[in-house]
Amino acid sequence: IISAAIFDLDGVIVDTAKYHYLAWKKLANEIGTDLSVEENERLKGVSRMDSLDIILSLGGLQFSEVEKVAMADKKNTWFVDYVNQMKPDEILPGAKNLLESCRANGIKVALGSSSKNAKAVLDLLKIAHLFDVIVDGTMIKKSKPDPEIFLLGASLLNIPPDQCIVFEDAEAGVEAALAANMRCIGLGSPAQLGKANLVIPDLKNFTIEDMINLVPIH
Ligand code: G16
Ligand code: MG
Repeated sequence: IISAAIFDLDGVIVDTAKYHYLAWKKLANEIGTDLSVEENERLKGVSRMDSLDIILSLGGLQFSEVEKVAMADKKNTWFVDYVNQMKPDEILPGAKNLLESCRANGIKVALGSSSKNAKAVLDLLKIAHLFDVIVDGTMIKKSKPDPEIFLLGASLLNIPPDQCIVFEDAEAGVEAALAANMRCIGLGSPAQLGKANLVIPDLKNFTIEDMINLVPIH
């Protein structure tokens, strides 16, 4: 049975993934390297400092901890600037509808985002009230692919992990969900997310009936 749905934020509910990419690419260029769209896939779902480490290692660059913190802060300032210009209509198609139908059908709803900006983004979109529990990057020690974030969500909801289904757009997130012993629906390309129980392009035509048909509830 499925008693709870846990949603990733960036790339599942809202397209903030594009803003993370723009801000990281700007930083990469500033320090004399670059970040391609393919390389950016490795950053999805990964914490801010781990993302920076990936960029530096791709560019063969090394900096002190103090310099790295300053770079990560700079990237975050740019990201927050982009996000603050976002409108509620940037919620991805089908996402709000699915959140509402989960609630209407007695399925608990949690957010499981590695982002420390997650709560601010939900507030901007005016959808924070649709979540029973919000787990974000400020509440965890280990970022995806570690299962900590999803296990914390399940435990705050008081639902066993094997009754949870996770919606994810990142390979690291799919791995985290499966490591938590949860089912996972990947949003994106099967090439990237093949380990998920089901991969769909987006939530546009995905209904709670599809979710229930995949994993029946009683
Ligand atoms: C998101 C993004 C990642 C980002 C991370 C940390 O995770 O996918 O690219 O690096 O949050 O974000 P911040 O710098 O805002 O704390 P998720 O789990 O929502 O996809
Ligand atoms: Mg994501």
